[in-house]
Amino acid sequence: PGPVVCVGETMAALAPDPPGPLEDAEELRLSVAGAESNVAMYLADHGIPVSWLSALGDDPLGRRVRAAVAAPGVDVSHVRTDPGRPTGLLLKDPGPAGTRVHYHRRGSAASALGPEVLAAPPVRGAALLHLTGITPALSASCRALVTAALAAERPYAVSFDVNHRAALWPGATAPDVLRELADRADIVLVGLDEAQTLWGGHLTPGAVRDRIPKPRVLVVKDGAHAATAFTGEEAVTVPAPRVAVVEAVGAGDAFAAGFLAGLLRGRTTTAALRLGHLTAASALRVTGDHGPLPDPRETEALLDLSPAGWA
Ligand code: KDG
Repeated sequence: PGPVVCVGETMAALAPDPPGPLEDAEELRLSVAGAESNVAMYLADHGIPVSWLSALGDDPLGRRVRAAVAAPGVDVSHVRTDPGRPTGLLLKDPGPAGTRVHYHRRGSAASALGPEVLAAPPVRGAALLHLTGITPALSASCRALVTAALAAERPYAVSFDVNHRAALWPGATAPDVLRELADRADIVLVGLDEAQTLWGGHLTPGAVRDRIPKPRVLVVKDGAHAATAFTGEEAVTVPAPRVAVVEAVGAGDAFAAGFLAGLLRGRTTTAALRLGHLTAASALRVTGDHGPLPDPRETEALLDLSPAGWA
């Protein structure tokens, strides 16, 4: 498979350990959090050559993030170090209704990224550029970067995970901006619940496709139930395997990486969706965003099962 380039911000993350309300926490665990670098790390785990493009502060957290993303084999050699801006920070606040996140990322090094990122050497020769709907919410220059990456004439395919983060979007701007950007990509991933929040009502996966008709591939993920891929005239639904969930953060990114790895390897749509689910399970089984993949032989055996054997 050709090389992939993932572009976006990654922050340091602090979470109460043990999990509980942040305001009562005595100890915090330090990890890293970034949707696009999560995808890059899981792609590297799958043996796909991948670079991550971003910017980090010239600070200890920036060095921590760089090392963590590089560890599974992601090329981070073109990540910019910005001497004048800090690395972004995310605080997790686990509560009975789920985990809330608090961002400290305004004015971060990555928020100053712009279209010049697309001149970086890894973009030349890339088969696929992976972006998310987080980046256009970070700053005007970041939005210009995403718009430029989705220009009509482009030498690479673009995958776009909608990744709606309500806390980053002022007013009611997200639904139109994210729909328009998604519709210019080649491969789009979106959660069904996310699509319903953005575009209203009890949408079916088919109704989501009506709103995002142009991409060659659209994947609508229905959480723990199933994922449906629309390709041309075809719609393929693959149920999700049952998983004992420890924490769901990062599972969407893992799914994206597994699905994209499947497509890049020329697998069938069904096998790519299965690889998405199996990679998501690796994230669901751990508290951090990045958990270990199962043995590749075990994975291959699951990809080859008959539909009746799979679900
Ligand atoms: O997809 C997981 C991400 O949400 C998390 O790691 C942090 O990228 C992140 C964000 O901006 O919310």
